[in-house]
Amino acid sequence: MNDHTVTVTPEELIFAPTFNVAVPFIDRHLAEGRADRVAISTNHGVDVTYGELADRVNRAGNALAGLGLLPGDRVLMVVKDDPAFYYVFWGAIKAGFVPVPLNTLLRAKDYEFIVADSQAAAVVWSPEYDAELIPALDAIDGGPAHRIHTEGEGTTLADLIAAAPAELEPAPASALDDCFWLYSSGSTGNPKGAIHRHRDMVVTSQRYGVDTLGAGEDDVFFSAAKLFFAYGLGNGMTFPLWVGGRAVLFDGRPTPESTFEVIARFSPTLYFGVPTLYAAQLAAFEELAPDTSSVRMCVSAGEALPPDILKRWKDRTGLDILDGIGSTELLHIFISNRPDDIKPGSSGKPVPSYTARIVDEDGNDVPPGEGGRLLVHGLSAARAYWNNPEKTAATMLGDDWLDTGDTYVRDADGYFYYQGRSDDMLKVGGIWTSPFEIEAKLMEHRLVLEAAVIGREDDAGLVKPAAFVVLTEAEAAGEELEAELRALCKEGLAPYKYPRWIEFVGDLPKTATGKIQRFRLRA
Ligand code: 3UK
Repeated sequence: MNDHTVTVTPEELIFAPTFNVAVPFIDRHLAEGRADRVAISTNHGVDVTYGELADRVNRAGNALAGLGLLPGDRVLMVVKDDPAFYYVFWGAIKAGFVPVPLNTLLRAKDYEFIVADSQAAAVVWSPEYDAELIPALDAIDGGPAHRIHTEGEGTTLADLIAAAPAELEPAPASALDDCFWLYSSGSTGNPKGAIHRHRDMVVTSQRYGVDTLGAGEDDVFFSAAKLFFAYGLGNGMTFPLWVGGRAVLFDGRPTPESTFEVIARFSPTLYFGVPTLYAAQLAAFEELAPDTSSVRMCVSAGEALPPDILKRWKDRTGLDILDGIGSTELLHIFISNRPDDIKPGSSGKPVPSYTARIVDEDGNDVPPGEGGRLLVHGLSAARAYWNNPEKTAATMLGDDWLDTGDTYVRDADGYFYYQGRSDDMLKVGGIWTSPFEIEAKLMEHRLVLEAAVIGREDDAGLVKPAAFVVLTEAEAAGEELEAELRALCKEGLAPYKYPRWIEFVGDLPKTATGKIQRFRLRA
């Protein structure tokens, strides 16, 4: 078998013994005659062809190597949805480094933890994120030796790319070698770096992108979910690159207005959103009267899609939304509805090549109709969490089986239904949100004695944080304080995390050992 190739059959993916995944995703298109085809279109009117992409990936890899990075060194990325994201990510992989894309909505404290935890050698970021990233870098002794803006002031990635050589031999690797990391938020607050291997993006792109979605070379992909999120990384980068299609990148905030505008301008055939955004788009539908006629299929993931949103979207657009559950650890969607088999309210059935079990506390399979923990086997499963043997042992069960931490039930026909998290984490707008973190922020206010945060469904059936607050002076309760607390959270936390409801209570339900009983608040 030729180096860096993979043979796809319905049953298996056979990787060449020497396999650097940048070759099939980037360089293969030159050999297949796509050099002049557009790979990326941006909302700034820039088109990047497959030929230009391969050239800039090589130069970016050479630029990183030129800094003196060593094989396996981490390159943190805090990069907006822009072609530069592709250049750094693939350039690093091709040159033998490990890119680590980070959520661009994080705050200085979050970045500080990750910069220290990852022991990264370099960080590349869009200047938009200076305000949160620079204080994090300054707060750490040592820290990444190389700090590079993608564009703007100083020596930038753009300059380095322009100056670097255009030829780059792929660093030798194998399908099972470490390739990139994605940080996932944990229930106790600290993010965990999930280590993905060279084969993983091939598995998700083929088994979900091609075999489930039917993606092909003529598809135009638009993901409202950003590239830093495993969901967006697949939708907006690896799937289009796997099939030789075109990705549309939008670097602004996804709102109903902006996303409908991108759809009208670029005529995507595949559209990827999260339930919150579909709900907002539906609320604005009449007013905006969007043209969605180019789209053949819509996808939802990140949190459960309420059946009512599915139905109203179909009424408005004539389009189905394919709901599927994915995770950072499995890289993309592993249980999904199918274009010709959609069960409203269900996540569907396992994606080809994935196996799912629902088990009780003793690890025994439960019968249909009974809830239990969802365990999944998949060849895109992260090998481990970086620097975290306890969490690795609890989640990575061996032999590519993962504990998802979700509670699921399967019906007699084999459809899977989401029941909730096995812990107390919330999904808000598709992004993990820790109740502890919001509680801690609320407790920073001098009048707050205690706080407990749970998920509550809004009118659209989507989960948002709701806070129960015990005050030091009960008489201070009122709208004014409520507004103050909300402002405190908006200022100090990622923007989607502020509590939408605040209830002042006399005390919180607790166990004998003093742990807040969130299940009683939820009831
Ligand atoms: C929850 C869902 C019900 C579930 C993701 C698509 O969300 C992604 O990854 P995360 O690591 O979170 C994983 C957890 O989110 N979840 C995701 N999708 C659904 N719950 N229905 C759904 N359709 O708790 C899961 O364990 O942030 C989604 C692709 C890649 C991803 N990383």
